[in-house]
Amino acid sequence: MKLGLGLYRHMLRDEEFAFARQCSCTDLIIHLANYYSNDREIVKATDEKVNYGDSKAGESIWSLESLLELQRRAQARGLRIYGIENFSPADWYDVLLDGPKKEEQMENLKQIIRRVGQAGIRCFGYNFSLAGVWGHQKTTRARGGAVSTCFHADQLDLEARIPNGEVWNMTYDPNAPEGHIPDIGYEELWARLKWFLEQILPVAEEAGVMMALHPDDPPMPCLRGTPRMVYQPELYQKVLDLVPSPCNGIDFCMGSIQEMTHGDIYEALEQYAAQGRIAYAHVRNVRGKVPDYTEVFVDDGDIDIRRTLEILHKHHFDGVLIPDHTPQLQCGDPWHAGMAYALGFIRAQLMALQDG
Ligand SMILES: [Mn+2]
Repeated sequence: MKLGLGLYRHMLRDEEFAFARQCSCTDLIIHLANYYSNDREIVKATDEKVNYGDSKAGESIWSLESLLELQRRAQARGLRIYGIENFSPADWYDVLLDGPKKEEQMENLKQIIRRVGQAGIRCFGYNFSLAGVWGHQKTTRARGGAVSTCFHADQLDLEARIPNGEVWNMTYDPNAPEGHIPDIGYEELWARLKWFLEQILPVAEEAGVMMALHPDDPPMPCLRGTPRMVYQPELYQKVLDLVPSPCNGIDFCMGSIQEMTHGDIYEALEQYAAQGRIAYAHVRNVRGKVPDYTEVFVDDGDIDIRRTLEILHKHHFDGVLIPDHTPQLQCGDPWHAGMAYALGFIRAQLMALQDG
């Protein structure tokens, strides 16, 4: 298995690539959607008025030229761009919402996957969710008072509806009429996912790109009047069985799986690693489960990370591990220090397994 770093769009610079390589990474998972574009602080979104900002459709960063250039620059630093994580909400809101532009948007998503394959990028992460990553707050309850992310359902209005013109916590239409998106049931959400997978998977197979579904974060069964999709570990099996394909894969987010109330993370890893369906994994740690948890340092939570890596090693997992988010270390550059700490810890575990 390979060690990688996740980089946000505003960080796709040579100096960040050098940082990743210096931390022993060989691979990158990059974000091209423009959330987290303003700073590296933990983004809070806990009510109807606050979201991650505006999302723009059809940006040139998704062009083949741009993807090839990013890959070339990564390679010049001894790295490979292994995956891209998430579509821009503005590029697929009607696929998520079953709206009038869904066919047109789907054709563009297919083009994106074809380009991703042409640029030598092996997987594409996505999160089939209407509410997205929502309800997190900042806390200083990670070790030593480090700033990290927490979720406390009792401090939120879980029923706060999603305004029109917004999906996945971003605004795609600032001029949308007043009101909220309609409530839907679980069957409707699964029908939308099935349609998306039936459309995208043949293209992904041809392009050599594995689609990688992130579980719900936070893994609440419903949020903001919308059903969630993979909020228990066994629901991943339902996704894999929904439209069988070698490219129907998952982004195994250890933190989100640990936050779920059913089963345990080691059994889930066994189950999905044995099927060869883990495209890449988010390695992070957490204390607690929904409806109440805190993200903590990778060596300091409820997950025995060493045991998870042993399971992946046993199943000859050949994908990429990235730290996902991590508490911030109090110093001149809290984000990089937090990542360097997590990467060093994971690297040491891989060396002990003689892997990576
Ligand atoms: Mn994750």
